[in-house]
Amino acid sequence: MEKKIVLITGASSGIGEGCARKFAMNGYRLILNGRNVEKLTALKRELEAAYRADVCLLPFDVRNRRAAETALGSLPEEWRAIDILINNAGLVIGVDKEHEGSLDEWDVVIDTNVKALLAMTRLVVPGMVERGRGHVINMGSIAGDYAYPGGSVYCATKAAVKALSDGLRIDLVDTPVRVTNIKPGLVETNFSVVRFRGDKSAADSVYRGIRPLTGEDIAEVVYFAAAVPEHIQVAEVLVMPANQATGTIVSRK
Ligand code: 8X3
Repeated sequence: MEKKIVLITGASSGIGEGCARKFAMNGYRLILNGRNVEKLTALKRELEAAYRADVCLLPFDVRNRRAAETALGSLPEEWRAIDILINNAGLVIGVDKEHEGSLDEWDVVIDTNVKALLAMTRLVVPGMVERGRGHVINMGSIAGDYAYPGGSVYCATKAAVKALSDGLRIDLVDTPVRVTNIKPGLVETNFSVVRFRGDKSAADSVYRGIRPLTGEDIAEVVYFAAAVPEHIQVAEVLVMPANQATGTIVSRK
């Protein structure tokens, strides 16, 4: 059987990197997007050596719509028929109150988490519809279900990811293309370091006294959604550590 192609945004670290490894070990061909070319190149080498994976690097900033269009347009013929789009790139900067934070930082968060996800969907999904197969897996968050202190804008972007996933699923209901929204809770990645503007000890305190999930754990769930038979559409998955119950209720030992 022909190997499937998966495109992962934000693949150079965290959940994206975990997904790259999981799909590579299962024989998928990978298009890896991110901004850090060095990290992407190292990951490509690792996946080629470990799994004989077929990897195509597509480095660009997802916030730059023109760059996205150019990059996708430049894909060689044999990489164009993307089967799975994992809209994973996302971030948050700061834990400021809504009436006190930086509009410039929030532009970066909204442009990445919402507008770039939408642009990638707009660029890739028409081909899926044309080919009569495909799957869009969006990285939502538990933050999209409940707002929490200092998370207002981030939570709003992840609520938007839920709405965009639900809307796309409606728009594609008469096609075989599936849409999944994965909503992780506490996952220990570089995410919190960026949230706390590089303050590693503040980032570590988020995961103190609880066993958080890893990027690999989330990749298991993403892969499950991708690998179930094609008549099954995993619409949404909320996945969190055993000792987390909501965005804010966590039991720490
Ligand atoms: C990241 C999970 O708990 O920081 O989306 O909102 S959380």
